[in-house]
Amino acid sequence: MAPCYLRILLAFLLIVTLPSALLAGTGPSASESSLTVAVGVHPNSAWGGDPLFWCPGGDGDTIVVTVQVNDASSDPCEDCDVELLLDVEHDVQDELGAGSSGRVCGTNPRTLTTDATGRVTFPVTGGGCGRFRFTLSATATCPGGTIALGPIVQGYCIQTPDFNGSLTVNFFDTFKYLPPLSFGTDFWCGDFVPGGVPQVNFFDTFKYLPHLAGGHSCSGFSTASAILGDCP
Ligand SMILES: [Ca+2]
Repeated sequence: MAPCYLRILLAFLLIVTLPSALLAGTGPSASESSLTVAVGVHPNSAWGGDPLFWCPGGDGDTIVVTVQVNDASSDPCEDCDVELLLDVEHDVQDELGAGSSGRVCGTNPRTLTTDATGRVTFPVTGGGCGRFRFTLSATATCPGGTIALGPIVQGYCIQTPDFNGSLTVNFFDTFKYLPPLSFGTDFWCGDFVPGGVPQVNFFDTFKYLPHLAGGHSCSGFSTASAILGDCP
């Protein structure tokens, strides 16, 4: 039989190591977790994919960033605060001229908490026409530890009724739209219903007007300007 002090020592070691062993099983695992991007298409959108049609009112296409947090056994981790960092670059489409930019609705970074599925989804939309490049990274802070996911890089060509990227659709955008509508000059940004040449007509106006009439808007943050090239 082991001496008394040895049994006490063994009991002490068990008490000290057991909680950390239990925690190790519930902590997040970067290799079993994921950061993914998809495009969510509004049911009223004419088409999906690239180019996207987004609106600061949120009733266009959205870029859906999903973070799945799992532990080493691939079981979902609940109550993790997931912080998404969006590093966004934008190249204003040349035809817009001066005074336009690209902006994204919401805060940066932004945080959501996982439920029993271990998953959070961030819808991303905004304003401004042209080519965008998104560099996305996430940090998940869970009761059992913290993991970092990403970065991943996604590029899109984006059209929007918020031509000047102010995050409000108003008469300043109409000033951008009316000349090509009147004179028949090429205007890819407003060619919402694709049909050969990038010119705007009644069908595009029909798609533009509800966003203008509704004054669709959001609050958000500016993007960094970069040379990415015109769309398409
Ligand atoms: Ca605007």
